[in-house]
Amino acid sequence: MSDTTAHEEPELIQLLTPEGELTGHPDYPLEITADEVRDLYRDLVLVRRFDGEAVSLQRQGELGLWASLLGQEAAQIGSGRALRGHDMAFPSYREHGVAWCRGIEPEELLGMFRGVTNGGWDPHEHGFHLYTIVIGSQALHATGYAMGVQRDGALGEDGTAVITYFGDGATSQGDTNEAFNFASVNNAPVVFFCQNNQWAISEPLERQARVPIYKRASGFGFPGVRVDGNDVLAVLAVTRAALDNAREGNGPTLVEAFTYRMGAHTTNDDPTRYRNAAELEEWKAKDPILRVRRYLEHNGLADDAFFAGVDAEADALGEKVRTQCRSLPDPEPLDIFHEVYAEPNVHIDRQRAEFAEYLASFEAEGVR
Ligand SMILES: Cc1ncc(C[n+]2csc(CCOP(=O)(O)OP(=O)(O)O)c2C)c(N)n1
Ligand SMILES: [Mg+2]
Repeated sequence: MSDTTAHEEPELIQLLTPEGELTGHPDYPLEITADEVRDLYRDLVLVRRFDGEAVSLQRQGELGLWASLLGQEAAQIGSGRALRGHDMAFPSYREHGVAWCRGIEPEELLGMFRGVTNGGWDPHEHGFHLYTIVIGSQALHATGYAMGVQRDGALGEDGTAVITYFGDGATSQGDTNEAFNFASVNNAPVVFFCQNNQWAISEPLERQARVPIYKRASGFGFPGVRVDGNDVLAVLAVTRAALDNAREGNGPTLVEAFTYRMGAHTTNDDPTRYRNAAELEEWKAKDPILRVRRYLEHNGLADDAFFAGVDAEADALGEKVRTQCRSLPDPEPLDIFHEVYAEPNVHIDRQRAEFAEYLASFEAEGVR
């Protein structure tokens, strides 16, 4: 939206500085009560704890893999809380904070990473599609869904907006660029929410784009904006504006949430092999949770009892997550054939019968 040249620093929309000072922004006024800020703080702390527990569970062999959101809590909680109940989100695989906002239970998220479910939740019930591992493909799913919303006549002040989440690396993917174009020419009610966490596994941002990511939007003919992804208030305000714009029929927006992946890409990755420790230190100073805490403390909006209460809640959540994860039931082997197709299918039926016979052969030999 701002008209910077390639030589100028891109404008970063920020409402709350890393020191916890509320500066506001003329283009994104945000009316928010102290209660609401405390609720956001609670969300941030709880999802960080959930995420940390999941990393530990993977280390203990309870999960096959985990993609940590560490450092990206504000980008996810701010945008997740900007959504209305009937809006629809299409995530990638790291959006545990958005899932939290959409009412997905932590154990439903863990199931997929434990390998005991092919999905985990009902997307319609939560307005939150299943996780998508194929980079960028969800941008097309979201655009198609948004075009459906448009054709259903479900736009307007109380209409439905669609949001899709992807990373900086995904902006190099054909699917993402096709989605940008489709959304633009169809004026689809979709918000493209890019969490630019600076890394695509071991590939740094400069391998993805020679211009700031939000500027890509102008080439497709819709607005782009860069927001401080570690500032939950700015993300809330910017995403809310973009969603409202979409639901009112004004088409797509690209929101680039400028943030940092403080952890490994996944538990299979070791970032010390490809990035500098100093970079992490620099971003620790911009921690998304600390700045909200500072704001609340400096303005006398929360006392020690409040912070202790949230920490106690986080401890209880950790305990619950550990217990629930370990008690998730293993699926029956034949369950893999469920939900492949909505309607009965002869090929699936034949494969199920063959597999059942194969399993029975072990039982017959007493091997199983
Ligand atoms: C189509 C496709 N290509 C490659 C991969 C392997 N892969 C998994 S994650 C990833 C990097 C994605 O980086 P980014 O889009 O920045 O998201 P982040 O993981 O940083 O959130 C890649 C290349 C994949 N899952 N899908
Ligand atoms: Mg990335």
